[in-house]
This record gives sequence, C-alpha cells and structure tokens, in this order.
Amino acid sequence: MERVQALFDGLWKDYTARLCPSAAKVHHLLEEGTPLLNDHIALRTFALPKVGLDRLAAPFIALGYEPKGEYEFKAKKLFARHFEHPNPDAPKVFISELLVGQCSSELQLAVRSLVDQVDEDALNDPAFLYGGRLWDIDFDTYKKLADESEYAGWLSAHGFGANHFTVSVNQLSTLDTVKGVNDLLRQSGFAINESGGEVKGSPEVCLEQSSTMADKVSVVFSDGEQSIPGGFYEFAKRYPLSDGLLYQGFVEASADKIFESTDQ
Ligand code: OOG
Ligand code: NI
Repeated sequence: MERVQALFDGLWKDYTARLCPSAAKVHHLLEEGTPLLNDHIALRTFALPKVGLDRLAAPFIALGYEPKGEYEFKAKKLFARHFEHPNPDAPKVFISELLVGQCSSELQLAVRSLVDQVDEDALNDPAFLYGGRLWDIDFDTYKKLADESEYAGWLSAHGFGANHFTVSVNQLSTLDTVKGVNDLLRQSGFAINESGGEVKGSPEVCLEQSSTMADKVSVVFSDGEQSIPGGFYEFAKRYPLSDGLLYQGFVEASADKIFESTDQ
C-alpha cells in the first residue's frame, strides 16, 4: 500500500497545484477531523498505441490494480475502463481514452503530431501520470481541437494528471446526501455541474454523483499564457447491491455528464 499511497500523493500534489487549486477549499469545507476518503480519481488520454489507456493503466496494474468495468461514450467518441485494488481503501481509477481514429482527419493529424513529441522513456516512470503535457502546443491548435472535442482540447492543453479526485459521501458523518454536499458548496461560491441534473444517478442504479465545474487555470501555450478549464472535484455516494455490498462500478449515463465538468 505504501507504493500506492506514494503514487496518489504525486497525483494529488499535481492536481491541487496545477489543475484544481480550489480543491484545498473543498477539503476544508468537508473535512471533519479525519482525512477524507477518495472514492476514485480519473485520467484522460488519446487512444494511440504510444499513450493509450493500457499505457496509463500499466503503473496501476504493477501495484496490484485489476481491470473491472468497461464504458462507452459514443457521442463523445470515448472508451473507458475502471480499475480496483484488492485493498478497499485504495481509490478506484477511471481511465478514459479518445477514439482518435473516429475523429476528423484534421484532429487526427494535430493529435498525432502532439503524441509524436512524447519521449517513450518518460513513460517508463509512473510519475508521467502526473507529469502534465509532454508536448508543445499553441493556443490556436488548442482552440481547434476543443471546437471538435472538449476532451481533446483539455487533454492537449494539460497533458497527464488526475482531472478530479472524488470524495466518498458514504464516509462523511455530518452530511449524508450528494444534494447536501452541493448545497454546502454553493453557499461557499462553487458552481455545480448541472448537466443532466445536479445529482446524477439514483439509489436504483446504486450510485449518485455530482461535481463542481472545473477551476479556471492558467496554461502556458507556446505562444503565450491563457486561462482555461482545469480540474474539478466530484462527490459520490454508493448504495448496496442485493448481496449487501456497495456497488463499485460506474454508470455510463452519469459519467457522460461528469465529463462535461471541464466544458468551457
Ligand atoms: C471522467 C468522467 C467520468 C465518473 O465518475 O463517472 C467520471 C472524466 O471527466 O475524465 O469520473
Ligand atoms: Ni469521477
């Protein structure tokens, strides 16, 4: 577990410093003396051999994680898989990839020229998972990518890192609903992602989720600095299946809307 913890420490430091500076405030609002438990984190990548989902999963597999559910997001041209560790205290990992081959030839060319810049050696160190962008990109290319796919734009600008951490609402003692968490956050000035409703999912699908809208963060492009959506915070409440154990998977229809937390 020590090596798992070290990897999540690295991911957390990068996420709070670079992608979601307001995470500290969320933590402060919800922390009740005991450290918050993370339900899961999420990573994004391009479905190209050099950097595909399997490549991002490899360091987790090496630490004992196992592949579990598979998810498809046809309209967004995304595929995802989630991974679980035998130790239930280890956060789940949700990794998605953009099916680049289904996108326009312009996007394919632009994305391939970014991924071509990646030094293979850098991918042998698990720290690449929170190493940010391994390529140079100008603002105009970012905007064109984001016009076709918000996901492609986000990933091309930020590179690798956890785009969100997720508080396990089951573990909170003063709040026990996702709606209650949303209300507290709104009172503190946070914008909640309303796409598909402020609470996504239901007890019937054994998972309720919500998220903040991503922080605006400054990104250095090759032709200057710009402010764009970075990372967000998610809240998840899990319900038991008929065997009495909490459902551990994800819900496609809800995840589809959570992706939109990084929209412009
Ligand atoms: C992942 C969105 C899906 C969930 O919990 O359903 C997700 C992303 O935005 O990269 O995190
Ligand atoms: Ni999530």
